[in-house]
Amino acid sequence: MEYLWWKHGVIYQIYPRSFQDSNGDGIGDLQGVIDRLDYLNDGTERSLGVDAIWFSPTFPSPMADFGYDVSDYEEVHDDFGDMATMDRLIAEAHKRGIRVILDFVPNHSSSQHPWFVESRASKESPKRDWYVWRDAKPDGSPPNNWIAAFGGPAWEWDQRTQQYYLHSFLIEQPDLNWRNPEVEARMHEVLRFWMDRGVDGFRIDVMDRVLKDPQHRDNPPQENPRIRALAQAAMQMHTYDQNWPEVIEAVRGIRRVTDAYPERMTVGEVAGTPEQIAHYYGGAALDGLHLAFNFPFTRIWDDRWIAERVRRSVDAFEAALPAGAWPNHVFGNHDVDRFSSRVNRDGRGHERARVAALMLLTLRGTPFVYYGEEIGMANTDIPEKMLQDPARFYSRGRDQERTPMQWSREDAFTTGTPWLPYGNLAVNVEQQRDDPASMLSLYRRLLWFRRRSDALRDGAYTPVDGLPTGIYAYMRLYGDDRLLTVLNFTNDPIAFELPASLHTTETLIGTHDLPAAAQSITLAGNEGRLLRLA
Ligand code: ISL
Ligand code: CA
Repeated sequence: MEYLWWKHGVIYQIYPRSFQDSNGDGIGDLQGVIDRLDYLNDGTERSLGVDAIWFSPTFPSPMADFGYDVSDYEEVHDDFGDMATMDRLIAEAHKRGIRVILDFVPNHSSSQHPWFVESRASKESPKRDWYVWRDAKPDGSPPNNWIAAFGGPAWEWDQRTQQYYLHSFLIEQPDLNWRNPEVEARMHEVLRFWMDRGVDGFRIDVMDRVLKDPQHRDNPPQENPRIRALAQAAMQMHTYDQNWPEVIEAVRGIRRVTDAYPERMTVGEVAGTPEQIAHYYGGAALDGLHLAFNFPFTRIWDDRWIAERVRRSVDAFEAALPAGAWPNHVFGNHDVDRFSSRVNRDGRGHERARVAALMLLTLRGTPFVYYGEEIGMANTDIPEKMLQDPARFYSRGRDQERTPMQWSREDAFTTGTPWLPYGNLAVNVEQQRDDPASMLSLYRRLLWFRRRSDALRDGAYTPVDGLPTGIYAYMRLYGDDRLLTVLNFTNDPIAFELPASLHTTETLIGTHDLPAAAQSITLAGNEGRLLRLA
């Protein structure tokens, strides 16, 4: 069977500021990542065993949005190292069979990018049209009612040239104008620049906003009060500035560029219903994104950790995908609270994170693991005056899930002062490494088992009906390789009989102890098991 890295492998997201500092400035860097590659995959089961790493942006940036405001797409930020270190990182990763995915931010640049500096210099500037400029309404107000994702109007007035420019995020993040063919061509060059250096793929930031309604019509109000309450930007529907139908053409253009190189991949950040997300795969031709992030698990809070609900969301994504398209699953990233903290109302979030790990790594589709998930890192409580994230649209912002990797009880992340405070260092790699009951051991077992199992890598996904409420169970089937996952989403033990058609022969991996396989199963509260079927 073929082993295609982005399909059959596991992708690990590194938040570079927080993974490993190598020079004592308190900020993680690329040399630090090189020093930790053996942890990620040294070819043995001592290591985690991931197939690819994705870096949040490592490019020069004033860091208004911690790197998502890029001021040079083809360089490395001084905080992270230099181009030689990046080249070495790519080579060292490849030596270990680890692919490298960079973050591509096409929707906006930094306001300090030379392109924007030139664009805003005058209305006659050759780069004027590289960004989205519009006149004020007669009363001086912005051209339309669009709200920026981080709050406030999406338009900023430029005093000198007497026009507004569009920024879907911060004022420091002006939107590039992808309707200008020069912009598109130049951004394609950026992709080639990195692929020529050996980069294997791109995570594409807010792909769904790259093209907007050319008429810039007002967004209609969001009528659902529950959604309105989420954030200022949620008070309107993003009918005209997100998921605009023409975006798929920009996606196809990117795909044509990456297809010119062997085994490259794209994974796009897009929002919407399963059908809207599936659309980005490009329909029957599959000429869109290789993967479009499937985010429902990142929106699970206590109330939504319900077996039936989770199954419905997995089934809905499977059903929405065009034939041959490949699913993916994500529990966490740098924009959302740590999973174990989202489901911790009764203090049992850590147990649920183990069930989630078993599910993530046995479902059909590419699993994305956010750094620290594999040791069960939780949100870090950060004193108000130490908060750094400018985007407070999620209550206290996103710093709490971006704190330094917890390597050991001592502060192994840096010899200096970390840029964000440490979380609970009692939760750490060193302590979990040799503990067979630890989260890290569970992740390692699952990753290495998955690598060798045809069923987990490429088998059909078949949910099992008729089991008690609170249980989510599914089979993964590939020829003779037949597996069954059973998960208890409740705090109470649940006993049930497997249907006679399902005969289990072996308990392979579990969140708890491994009892012998039998027709009657009793799962403790928050217990999950992977079993072999006859
Ligand atoms: O648009 C939103 C809400 O209307 C957000 O959910 C948005 O989709 C999301 O925050 C986009 O995130 C990505 O782009 C941002 C950056 O700050 C995030 O870190 C990144 O993941 C701007 O580049
Ligand atoms: Ca550093």
